[in-house]
Amino acid sequence: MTVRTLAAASLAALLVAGSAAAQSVGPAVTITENFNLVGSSGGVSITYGWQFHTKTDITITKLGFCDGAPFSDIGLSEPHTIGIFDDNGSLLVSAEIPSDTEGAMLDRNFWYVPISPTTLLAGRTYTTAALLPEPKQDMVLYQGDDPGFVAFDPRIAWLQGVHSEPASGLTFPNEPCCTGLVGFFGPSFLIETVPMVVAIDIKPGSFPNSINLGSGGGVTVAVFSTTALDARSIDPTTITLASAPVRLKGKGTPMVSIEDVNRDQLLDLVVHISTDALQLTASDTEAVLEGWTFDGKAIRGTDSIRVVP
Ligand SMILES: [Ca+2]
Ligand SMILES: [Ca+2]
Repeated sequence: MTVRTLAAASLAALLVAGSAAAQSVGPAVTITENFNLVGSSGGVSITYGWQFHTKTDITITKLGFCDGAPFSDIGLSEPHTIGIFDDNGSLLVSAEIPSDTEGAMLDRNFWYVPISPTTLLAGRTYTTAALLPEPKQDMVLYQGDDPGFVAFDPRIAWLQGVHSEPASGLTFPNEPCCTGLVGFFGPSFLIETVPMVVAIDIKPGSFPNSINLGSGGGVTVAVFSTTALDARSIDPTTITLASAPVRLKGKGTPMVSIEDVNRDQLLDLVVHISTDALQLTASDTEAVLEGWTFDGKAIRGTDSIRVVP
């Protein structure tokens, strides 16, 4: 494999702020700082990829390939077949990113196409890969040094860069190409979390759950523990009810309490939400609570509501 580095660029405009852990949909790879674009010569088609570990169950909804801009015109010069393989080398899903800008969506330097949602299980090793067909007109992002220029979605962990060459089509790239964080991007994908469903009770102990949006007051919500999930493992700062976050006390700590609301001997989490912040309309009949556990699992619960004037 011969690599020629063409340029380095600052990508301040694409700096991503904040924690990726609080989003339910996110790209596997996010460019965070200066990066290199490389073209590859050598006269043969190559499959580039990277192995990753899944920390939680995830669903892949789009496959993507990086765009060479700003060093080339927006759009790809050739189509690229992208895929995800399991650790036995079986191709689980694949798609072709077209060579023009029609039919693909550009998001933060990657072109994406939708796929049939494909679930990857927690605690496994997978490989995502892209075919770079001869004469390899498109460039890929190259991460050469530690610290790297890319950030990974917190639901996955980078293992290593891999390749396979020569490749007559999209082949399982099982040869390490690099060491440490060094790798080619190349392929990426969009991750959605499959949330764990939790039982909640808006206004614990009362029904119907009347909410007066203009009251300026608050509403309490109990999130019940089960033998499968201890509600205390949910990070209160990530919880929202109808998009409204948990209220903060004077010192910025979330207003929560721990009590066994339903008297099943399991301690539950009770959070306080400002009604002013609820994204609800008079016709809504249910509200959704979403959040993340401290170790990165998504949770989701719904309860009925009655919006009162
Ligand atoms: Ca209730
Ligand atoms: Ca309980």
